[in-house]
Amino acid sequence: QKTLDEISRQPFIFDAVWNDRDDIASVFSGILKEYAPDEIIITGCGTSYYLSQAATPVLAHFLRMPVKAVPSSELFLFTNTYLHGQRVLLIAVSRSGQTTETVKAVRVLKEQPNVFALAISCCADSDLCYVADRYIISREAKEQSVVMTGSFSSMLYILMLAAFSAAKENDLLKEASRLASEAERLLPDMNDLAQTIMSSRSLSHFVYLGSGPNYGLSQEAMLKVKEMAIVTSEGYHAMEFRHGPKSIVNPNMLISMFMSDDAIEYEANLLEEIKGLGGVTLAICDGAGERVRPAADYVMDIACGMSQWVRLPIYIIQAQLLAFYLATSVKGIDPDSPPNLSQVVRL
Ligand code: F1P
Repeated sequence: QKTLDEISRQPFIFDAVWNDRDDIASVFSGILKEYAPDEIIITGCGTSYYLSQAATPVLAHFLRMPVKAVPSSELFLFTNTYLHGQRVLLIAVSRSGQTTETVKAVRVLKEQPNVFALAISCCADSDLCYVADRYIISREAKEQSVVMTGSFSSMLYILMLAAFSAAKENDLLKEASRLASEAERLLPDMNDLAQTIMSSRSLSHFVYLGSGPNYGLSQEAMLKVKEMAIVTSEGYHAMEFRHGPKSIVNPNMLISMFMSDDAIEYEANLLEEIKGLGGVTLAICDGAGERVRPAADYVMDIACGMSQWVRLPIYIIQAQLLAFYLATSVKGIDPDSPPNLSQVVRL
C-alpha cells in the first residue's frame, strides 16, 4: 500500500523539513527583505491549491500583509484581476513541479513587472523550479501515489516555518520542532480511530469544517475523501455550515471539525447543534477533549499543547487516514490507483 506507507512516514518527512529550517528561514526572510513585496499571492492546483488556502492565514497573520490564495488557472486566465501594479511575491506550490497550469501561471505573471516567484515543491529538477526565481524543496516528500499526503503536510510545514522565522516567533518555532515526534506518537491512535469509525457506522457522506487556520484543512480533507474513496464530500468555513448546508445533516453523515483555539466555543456549540440534528460528529482538537466530548460522537484529542497555528500538519493526518480506511474497508477501493486521476495534470 503506497498511500498508507506515505501517510505513515510523515514523521520522517517532518524531521527532514525541520533539519532544513535554517535554509528555509534564510531564503524566505531574504526574499522579504530584498524584494519587499506589498502582497503575497499563493497558487497551485488541487491539493497544492488547498495547501495555498491553508498557508494563507498563517502568512497573513504573522507577516501582517495581504495574502491571497488563487488557483493557478485563474491566475493566468484572469491575470489583470489580481495584478494592479503592486509588488507581488508569488508563491507557487506543486509536488511535481510539472503541473502545466502552475508552471504557466508563473510564466505569465513573470512577464508582468513587479513579480518575484518562489516555488515550493518536492522536485528541484522540474519546470516550476526552473521558471521561478527561487525554490525551496521538501526533499523527502517525493511520492509514488497519485493522492498527495506527506507532500501536503510537509510543504505546509515549510511555509509555517518560513512565516514563524520571518516574524521571529521563537515560541512557535519551538513548538514546531515537535511535529515529527508528536506525529509519530499519534499515528497508532489515529489509525485505530479511523478504523473504528469506519467499521462501526454506516456512513455515506462526509463534511469537514474548520475556521481560521483550519479552513484550508477542511478543503484538503474533503478532497482526500473524493480522491481516495470516490465518495461525495464537502468542506466549509465552520460557521458557514449553519447558513444553509446544515439542512443536509443526516445519520449517515460524518461531520468532522478541526477545532481552533480562538473560535472553540463557537465550534463546540455548532458541533452540538449538528449532533442534535442527527449527524455523526468527530472533533479533532488539541487539549479540549473534555470541553468538546458532549458535542462529539468521536474525539481525537492530539494533546500536543501546540498553538492553533502549529498543529495543522498533524490534524490533517487524521483526515488522510479516515479517507484511506473509507476507501479500503468500506468501499473496497484501492487508493493507490484512483480512477480518472493522474499524478500530474497537463494541459
Ligand atoms: C496537483 C494535483 C494533485 C492531485 C492530482 C493531480 O499536483 O492537482 O493535487 O492529487 O494528483 O495533481 P502538483 O502540482 O502538486 O504536482
